[in-house]
Amino acid sequence: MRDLRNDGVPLHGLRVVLLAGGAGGSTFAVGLRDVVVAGGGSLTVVCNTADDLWVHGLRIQPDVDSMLYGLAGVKDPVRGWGRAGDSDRVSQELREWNLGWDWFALGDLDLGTHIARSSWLREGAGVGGVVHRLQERWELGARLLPMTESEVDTLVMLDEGTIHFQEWWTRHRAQREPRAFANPGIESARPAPGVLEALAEADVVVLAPSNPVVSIGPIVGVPGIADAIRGGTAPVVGVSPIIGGSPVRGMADVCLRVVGAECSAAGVAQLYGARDGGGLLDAWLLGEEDAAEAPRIEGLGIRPVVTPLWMSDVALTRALAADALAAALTLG
Ligand code: FO1
Repeated sequence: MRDLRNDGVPLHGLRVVLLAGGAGGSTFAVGLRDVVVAGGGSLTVVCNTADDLWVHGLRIQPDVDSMLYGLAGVKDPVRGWGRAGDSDRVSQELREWNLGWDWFALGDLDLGTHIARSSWLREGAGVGGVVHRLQERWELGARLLPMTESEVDTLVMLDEGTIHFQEWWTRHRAQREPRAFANPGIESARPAPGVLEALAEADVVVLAPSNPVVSIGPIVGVPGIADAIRGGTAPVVGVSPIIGGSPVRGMADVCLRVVGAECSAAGVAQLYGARDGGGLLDAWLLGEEDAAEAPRIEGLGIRPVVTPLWMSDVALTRALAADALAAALTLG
């Protein structure tokens, strides 16, 4: 794969749109931001908001905040969410009042974000306006947009009832087998202000190595977003969240099983589909471990690009982001 920084593929003025969820998405976004900004381009990130929830009257937006903290350089690098060096005095105090959930950790600095967001929401700023105000605090080098301003939850249907995605994941660690996932009301949600405009003006669209079912799935499930990607002129490249048949972190394996997709790089490519055939992808980055799946991906009408996918440090993440851009820019 060519090195964008060394062989002069022009990034100047390039408008890149990234669709992303939480931990993996925000790690990738940092590398992509670095490459795009260094080359003189611009990056817009459309974030999943179907993980959002209300706790203690506060609106929590886990994927928006992972993206915000990641791009700002203040994300907890070990957990992959929340603020680095946070404390939990407020949560401890709430426990004394028998409030809160011991399975959902809210740090003191993180609570500051949720209080600010909830105050602005109550003052009437829309979700997009709030995300805009949150990102003004730091020089992110990218613009964050929520996928929609509507409250669309990811719900998990279990034999014993229906629970919110956050409870299924953070409380039950995905150990309860779902029958299905649902995003009730998504059919009447609209893309947040700026999302369709960003996609219409994009030179490249990238699908982050995020959970295809509960992170990217809700984003492209908002009416108008998938059509804008399919019908746009920008090439679309995705990065596999599955390496060597397993998710790097999280529970994509369970999610893929529930929607009847194979937990493999090719399985996720097939789920997204080729843009030519009414799907989303023009090109798909898969790991060297999964190189044998390349012909299958090619057979789907998607260009496979085998490259190292592990985002073990910033240099490797930047290299992966550069590979994604090179794959997109060499499609034409
Ligand atoms: N993830 C956990 O595994 N345990 C938690 O207690 C937890 C709390 C939490 C609080 C705020 C926030 O923004 C994110 C939080 N996360 C937590 C991460 C989050 O559950 C997921 O990783 C994402 O929603 C999936 O992208």
